[in-house]
Amino acid sequence: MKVLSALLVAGFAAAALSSAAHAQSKIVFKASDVHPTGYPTVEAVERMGKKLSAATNGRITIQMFPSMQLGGEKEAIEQAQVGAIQIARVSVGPVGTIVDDLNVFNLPFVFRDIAHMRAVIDGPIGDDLLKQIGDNPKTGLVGLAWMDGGARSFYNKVRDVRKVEDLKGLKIRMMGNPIFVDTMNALGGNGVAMGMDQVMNALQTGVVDGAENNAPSYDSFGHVPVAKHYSLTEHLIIPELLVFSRKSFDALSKDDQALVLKFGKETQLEQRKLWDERVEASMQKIKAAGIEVITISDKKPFQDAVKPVWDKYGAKYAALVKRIQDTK
Ligand code: GTR
Repeated sequence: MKVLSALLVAGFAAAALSSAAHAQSKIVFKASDVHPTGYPTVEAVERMGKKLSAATNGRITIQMFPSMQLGGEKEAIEQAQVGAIQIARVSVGPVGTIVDDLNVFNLPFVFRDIAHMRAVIDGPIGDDLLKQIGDNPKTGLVGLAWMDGGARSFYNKVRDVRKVEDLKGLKIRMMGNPIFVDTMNALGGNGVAMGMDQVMNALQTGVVDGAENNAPSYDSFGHVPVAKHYSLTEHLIIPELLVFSRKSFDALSKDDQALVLKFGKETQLEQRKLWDERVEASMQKIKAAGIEVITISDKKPFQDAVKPVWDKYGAKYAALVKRIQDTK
């Protein structure tokens, strides 16, 4: 009996020891996204997790917290900054308040179209801005990759928007960045800044009349049945970002850092493929739900209306804007 219990004790100790050693070597990156499982951004990060796991025999994995389980994007950025999570997939919108130059992407109509935006994020401007995130110790973040967020367009519960005047007086939810509130106000509506975690409630209670987003988000956040007037104003083309906690990054070995950078960057094109498919599928779903997707053939009046935003912010980013415009 004594022997048995001695063996058992030894057995437990050995098990405890080996699991401690095991636990020490295992690394789990917590990742946050406002989007649900299956959404292109979430899927791309999960694939990054599979690659990390395959390259390290399961030593490094990613645990995904989708669907705003950990809050909105402001929270995700803060959690990554303190190292509570490692990976945040967020829009450039809220990150512009931390890395000022990124705000150039938050200016209305800064890109000619999606292809132009892609050429910019895939080229030297994209590389420079991504690097700036990591180079500035104040951000608490390392930039891994850009992702595609398509073009954002208005939807609301009140009326069809075909011309700028139709936006007059509408309370529209914008992302948390003064540029967006100014943009909405310049277009004649009232911009109301809030995180995505509050938008459904705000739409249902009438705190806002509408919001603006790409088709996949309009669809997957469940806003289609609530706000049925959707007009393709495409006033903002904002790339998305994959960032890593600087604090957690610095605690990794050089080899692990290299893996994070490599597989992180690979999400950029992986997500894009998934994105294009998703845009098409969402558009079809939206139309099948009986929504008239209004196209705006002449965007000039919308572009003219946001001139005050450019007057206020444009000069500061003039050099970068020129580089963007010169990008073919
Ligand atoms: C989506 C984007 C999210 C977030 C969201 C929002 O298009 O993918 O990162 O920015 O819009 O409006 O809050």
